[in-house]
Amino acid sequence: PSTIYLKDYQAPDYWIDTTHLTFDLHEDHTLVTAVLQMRLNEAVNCGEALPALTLHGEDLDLVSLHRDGEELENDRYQLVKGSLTLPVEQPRFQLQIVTRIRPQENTSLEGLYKSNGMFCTQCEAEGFRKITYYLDRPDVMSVFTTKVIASQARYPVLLANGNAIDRGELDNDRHYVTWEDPFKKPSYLFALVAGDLEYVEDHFTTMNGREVTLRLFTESHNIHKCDHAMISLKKSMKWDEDVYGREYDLDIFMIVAVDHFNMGAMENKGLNIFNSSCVLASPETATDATYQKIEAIVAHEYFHNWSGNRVTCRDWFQLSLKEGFTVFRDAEFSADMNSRGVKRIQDASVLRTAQFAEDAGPMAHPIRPESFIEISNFYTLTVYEKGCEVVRMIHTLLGADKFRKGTDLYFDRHDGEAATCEDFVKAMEDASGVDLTQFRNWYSQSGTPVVTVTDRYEAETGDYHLTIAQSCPATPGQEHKKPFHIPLGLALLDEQGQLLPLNAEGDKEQVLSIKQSEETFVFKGCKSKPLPSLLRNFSAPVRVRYDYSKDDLVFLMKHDTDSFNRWDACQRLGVMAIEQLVERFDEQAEQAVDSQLLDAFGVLIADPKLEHAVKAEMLCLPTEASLAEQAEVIKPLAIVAARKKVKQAIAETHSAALLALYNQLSHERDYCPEAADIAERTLKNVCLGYLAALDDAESLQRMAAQYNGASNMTDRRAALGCIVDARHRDEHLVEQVLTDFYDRYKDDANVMDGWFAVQSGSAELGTVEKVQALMQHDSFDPTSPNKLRSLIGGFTGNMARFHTTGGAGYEFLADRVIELDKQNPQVASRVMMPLTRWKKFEPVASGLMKKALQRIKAVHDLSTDVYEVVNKSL
Ligand code: BAL
Ligand code: ZN
Repeated sequence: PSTIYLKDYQAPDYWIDTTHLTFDLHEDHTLVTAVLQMRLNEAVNCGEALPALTLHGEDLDLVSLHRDGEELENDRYQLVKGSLTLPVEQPRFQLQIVTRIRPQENTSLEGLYKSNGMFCTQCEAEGFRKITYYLDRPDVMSVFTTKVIASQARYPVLLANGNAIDRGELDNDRHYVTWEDPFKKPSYLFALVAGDLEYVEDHFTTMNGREVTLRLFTESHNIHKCDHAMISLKKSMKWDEDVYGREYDLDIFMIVAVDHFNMGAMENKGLNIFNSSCVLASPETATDATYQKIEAIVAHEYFHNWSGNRVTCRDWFQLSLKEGFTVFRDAEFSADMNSRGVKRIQDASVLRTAQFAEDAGPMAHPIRPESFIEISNFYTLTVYEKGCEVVRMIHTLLGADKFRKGTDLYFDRHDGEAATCEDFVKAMEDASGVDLTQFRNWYSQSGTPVVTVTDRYEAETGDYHLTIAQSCPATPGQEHKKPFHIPLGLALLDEQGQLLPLNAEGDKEQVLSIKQSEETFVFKGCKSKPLPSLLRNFSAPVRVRYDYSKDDLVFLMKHDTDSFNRWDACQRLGVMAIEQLVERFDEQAEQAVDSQLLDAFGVLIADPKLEHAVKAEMLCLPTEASLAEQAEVIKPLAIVAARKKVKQAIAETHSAALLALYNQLSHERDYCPEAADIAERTLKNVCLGYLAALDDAESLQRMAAQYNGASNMTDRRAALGCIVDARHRDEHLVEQVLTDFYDRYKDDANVMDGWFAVQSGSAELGTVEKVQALMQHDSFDPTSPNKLRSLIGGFTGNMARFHTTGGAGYEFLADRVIELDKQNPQVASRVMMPLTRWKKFEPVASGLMKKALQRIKAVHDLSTDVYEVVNKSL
């Protein structure tokens, strides 16, 4: 496999002005006829001879090829793996290409494939080349017309992008619908669906008074689970008008739910296709987290209509142009719809745990990568979530008004174009007058910057000196880094916990613009040494090192006005307490749990003023994954044991208060997925989690009662998880609730994903043998990415089991990767990611992980997906 470089980008030799597609769908094959109006790209080619045309194509049978009506026999073109090359005689010409494909046999879920009897597509990034020969690159934008022909009985619903312009009946019980999308788009935004589907319909009137029909399609048995997605869609459409001035542009907007899907969802123009787990919800089957995920993803895909579709990416190195920006848009939408503070905590937590790990691992890359072998491997937390943080920093540096001017200019300038990250930054600069020259380093440099803060207080003058130094560790291919431009949110707290004025204007919060490797700021008029509140609202994706004492952290937990920093102080205290036990773990010494942490949690539990949602977040100890990310060398067993011990100590010390809080929050009411209700349920279930760490039969009864009495999936799932991993375990009860859960939900594939995950992710149950047994279960579908992610992903995230089996877990994973690579390379390369972190683990685990990777590497004919990951990891 070859490496593709950003520096080698060249505009295409030809454009495709219009694309007419006809799909003749049959049970064993599909015939695709593509009629393409081609035009020489004169900007690139001004020479005499017209360059040959090379089209992308994979797994296609070429049936016929015509150029301007003349059939080209096979001696007139070259067909090699992955491409078709033909001579060109005119600067403008028409191609007619007929290919035969076999969607029924397509297990990669890229291109056209079948899921539960329906046809659907996934073309991003390079799936369209599995449908027909084409210039399958995002800078080639074309106006598409799509005619879909299929059996009327089997596939009554035929959908594609745009507006339906024609439909009719044909012989042999076949029918057709023709769709026209008036907006130019790249092939990755093409979509087609054919199936026996029902829909719910609603309407939206745009800011300029246009009526848009909204339809959500699903199999009939799920039709009652569409309300939340529809509400979310209407909220998103309104929000994008209010906040960005962006209006929807077609007569119809459609969402289709599909069970077999590699991603969460896809923003195809006018026809979003969703993993059913990201769109279907009812109180009985979806948790609060799922409700919030649906709201966010529906918004994300809708927002792509402007940030991604109207303005798309020039090449795949620019992926963060649309993804980072759109994640920022959906994050702000979710913050406006729910608790802003909690949304920030949750996003920062994911970033610090998983993206920081990616940035510190062998696959580290800048948000705009410089090279790749397989683009599917670059749909990463770095491109998405760090990309979002980079856009957020621009928002912070410019302020909301100038940022909006910047987005207006960006959309105006590039509407209908394929743009670059540079175009985005330039628009921001031009609209605001703010110099972002140094800021561009965020686009080109990988790795997580470390900001080290030291301070000095001069009692005589009242001056407080804050020195801020930055550095960034080496990452693959990037030994030395230039300083980043970092917006650093800051406040100073006095001894009473009040915020001090930071300047002559009396501002109590400030964003420092850090540009040097080291710089010092002086704050005047401090009566005593202040305590800094740093990186407020997680103002940049960096690690902050400041020598906080435990007293400082307890103080910030109580007094800081920034939700993120209050939470962060709590996390830091938790990390200190757990790491202290991890360090002494080998000595088998009976260590006491830090009393300051226990006291601080007591105050937290009892705090009557703290928002439920923030309290719930603060009460959650750092996760095992986040402890691993922060460790110099990961000792899985020690982390699991130490964290468990701290949790138990908190539960025992504060059992009465936790129970009181649990009882206070346990009351019957109709399910509502609004922020206040979600916060109450979350906090209640955090309390239940602590009560499950008590060694008494009473708490077990409480969990069983919650499980049996639950009127919604949030409470039932929480209780199920607690029962499975309770300290006072009852095997019989575990068996009983797992069976009960199965009986209730066995017909619901999305809920069953949770049933698999709860078992493979359980510290108690999730052994290799158990996971192997579950793979044979009737309800396990080995072709479903959701099932694979639930079961295998649940297991690899199970630190207590995956890493503690003398290598059996790693070998199991290697087997699955090798097997899956033949079936679905994207999923195979995703599930193997935990092995790529092998260098950070203690020697025995590390060696065994490496061995498993070597076994994968030795396999012949690996997909480019797995090949790239395994080779970069070793
Ligand atoms: N474009 C792939 C799915 C998403 O990010 O929306
Ligand atoms: Zn996206």
